[in-house]
Amino acid sequence: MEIGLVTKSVSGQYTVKTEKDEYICKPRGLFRKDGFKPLCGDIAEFEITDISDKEGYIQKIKERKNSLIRPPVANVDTSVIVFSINNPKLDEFLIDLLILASRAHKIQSILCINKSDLADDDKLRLVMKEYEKCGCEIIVTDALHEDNLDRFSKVISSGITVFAGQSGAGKSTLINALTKTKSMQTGILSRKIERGKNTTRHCQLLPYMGGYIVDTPGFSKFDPGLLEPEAIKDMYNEFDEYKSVCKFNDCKHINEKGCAVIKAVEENLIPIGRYNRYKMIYNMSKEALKNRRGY
Ligand SMILES: Nc1nc2c(ncn2[C@@H]2O[C@H](COP(=O)(O)OP(=O)(O)OP(=O)(O)O)[C@@H](O)[C@H]2O)c(=O)[nH]1
Ligand SMILES: [Mg+2]
Ligand SMILES: [Zn+2]
Repeated sequence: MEIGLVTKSVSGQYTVKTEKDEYICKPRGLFRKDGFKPLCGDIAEFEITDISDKEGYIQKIKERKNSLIRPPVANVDTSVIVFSINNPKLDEFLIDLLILASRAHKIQSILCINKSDLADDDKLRLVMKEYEKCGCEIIVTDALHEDNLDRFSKVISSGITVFAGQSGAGKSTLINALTKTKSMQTGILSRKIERGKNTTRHCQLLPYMGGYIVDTPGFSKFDPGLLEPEAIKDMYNEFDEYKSVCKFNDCKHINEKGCAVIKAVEENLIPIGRYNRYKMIYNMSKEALKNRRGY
């Protein structure tokens, strides 16, 4: 049996890369029966069915560290959350949700403020201040003029890195510049084509710095209902130094008496925007849990 990394998936066919070669593989029938599908990023055990045509048959998938639905990829190490201040307009709510989604999957995240050429310096500084203590490294780039892109080589580890964020923020432009390819289509036209093709099921790992990058086309939503309300409060690094002082051990920092987090927000020690959105996200995820349980 051979072993390799699934680097591409297109309509039920998987490219599996071994140290020396690449094979086009089909998954075994039993997977389909179980409703299980190999994903890009999977480590696959496969049988070679045709050595000259380099074809194979996937027999087994190694246990995954994590797996995402959008993009459909497994064993993700890092997420780069790409956004811009202008065009598209800053969406802090989406940024916060993507940080939380990454945490929930044990993925380290990096914030990339792209389109710095279109941003006002004061606004840029404010946004950097807002996220200063969230626990993510922040990098400011201009993908169009390839400005500051070398910072990526310092913050992306080997392994699998997913680029996510608002549609039009420049993910594909960044990825093309980093991989020195034109692998990803960019611009408005690309978005129309992508939607038409329903690319949500198609995925590709692009080699970068000894690891791989994955694009998430047209991504602009994440459902807070997918987060567990009780887990969210521990995913804010900003709260860490205060929460042990809260009067109640199980304080949710929403409206409790003697809450040290609320006090820190009042004293401007925690950014009010991050805190207000925390309350919104917490309540939305609690509401979703109630609906799931039916009480
Ligand atoms: N001015 C400026 N334009 C940029 C920059 N980065 C990307 N663009 C432009 O912004 C548009 C959208 O970029 P894309 O790379 O397609 O954006 P995307 O995030 O991949 O968008 P989706 O695939 O829809 O999610 C393109 O016209 C790019 O040329 C930048 O740093 N500055
Ligand atoms: Mg794109
Ligand atoms: Zn509290």
